[in-house]
Amino acid sequence: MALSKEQLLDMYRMLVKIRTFEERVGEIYYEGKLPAFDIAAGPIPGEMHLYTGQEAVATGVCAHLRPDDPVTSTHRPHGHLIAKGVDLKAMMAEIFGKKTGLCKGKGGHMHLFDPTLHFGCGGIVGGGIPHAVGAALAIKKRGEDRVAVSFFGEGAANIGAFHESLNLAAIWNLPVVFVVEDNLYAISVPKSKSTAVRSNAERGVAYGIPGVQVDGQDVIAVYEAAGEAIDRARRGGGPSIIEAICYRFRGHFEGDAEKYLPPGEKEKWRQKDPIHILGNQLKQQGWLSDEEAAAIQDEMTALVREAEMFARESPYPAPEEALEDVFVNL
Ligand SMILES: Cc1ncc(C[n+]2csc(CCOP(=O)(O)OP(=O)(O)O)c2C)c(N)n1
Ligand SMILES: [Mg+2]
Repeated sequence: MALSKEQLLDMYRMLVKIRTFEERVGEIYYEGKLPAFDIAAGPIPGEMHLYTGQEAVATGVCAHLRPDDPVTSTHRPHGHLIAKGVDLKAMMAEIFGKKTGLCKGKGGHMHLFDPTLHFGCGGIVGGGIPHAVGAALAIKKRGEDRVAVSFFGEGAANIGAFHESLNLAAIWNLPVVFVVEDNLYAISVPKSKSTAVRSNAERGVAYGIPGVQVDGQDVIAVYEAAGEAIDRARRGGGPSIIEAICYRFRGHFEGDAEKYLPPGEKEKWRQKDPIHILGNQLKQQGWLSDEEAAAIQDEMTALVREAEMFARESPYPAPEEALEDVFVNL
């Protein structure tokens, strides 16, 4: 089914929204940290993994999801949560560790939870995969038509929980879609050094579930593959794998010297910027002018700036609240 002008423009806006958020977080992150790179300094202390370059994967998948469809994400979660429809102010405040954040400032960038969107993530690589299967089991037992989606990297596809999760999802025919974002590296380790099979989509064969590989820089390709997998799961047709081949335009984490990259690789992938790919298609159709593209950019810059100001002006949680809203066994 051909996508309408409105659907394509919505996805374009989402790509720009995620990119603008990530690039601004990338700037704020370095405030106070340089020149010695003091990781504890500045308004955003701790590690930071940005999603710049991979925006088409979150956008193309989440365009099919409802707020009540559960999503599990990773240590690189911002794009998934933005595409799911989060309030940018609450998300930015959480990244700043502020009381007005999604988790009252106690989670930070890798622990963004939004119960209204049924969204969770975490820093344990592959940890979200069995969580999505558990959510899908609950959906099936309740007879609901929701679908669980788990986003994770190609590095995570080698942990034991990935294989156990696929087997359980298959044997119980659960409504879950596994989205492997193959951005070629797990920190500095290329997939060729960690994975014996060429494609993680092919691993579906071992569990009796469908697997497809898509160009993860092309949001329309991701949208189409995700639509098929999510519709199938919603209709009771069971789980599947989508392998999206993509590329992160920044380091694994901020501060990564990226010494492992072959010369010219990043520049080559920059030619496949998901925003430019969809933007050019829209322009060729006559559905987006340069002025309209600039207006979308301005709108997203203003939204992100508003979220930033909200985060900066919000208070930190009080020390005496440290044990509230957490599991404690005193
Ligand atoms: C269980 C576990 N092992 C190791 C790590 C350290 N670690 C953090 S990110 C990462 C690489 C993840 O690679 P991938 O799954 O491909 O995701 P990407 O960073 O490429 O998005 C590793 C090994 C961790 N956080 N958790
Ligand atoms: Mg990876």
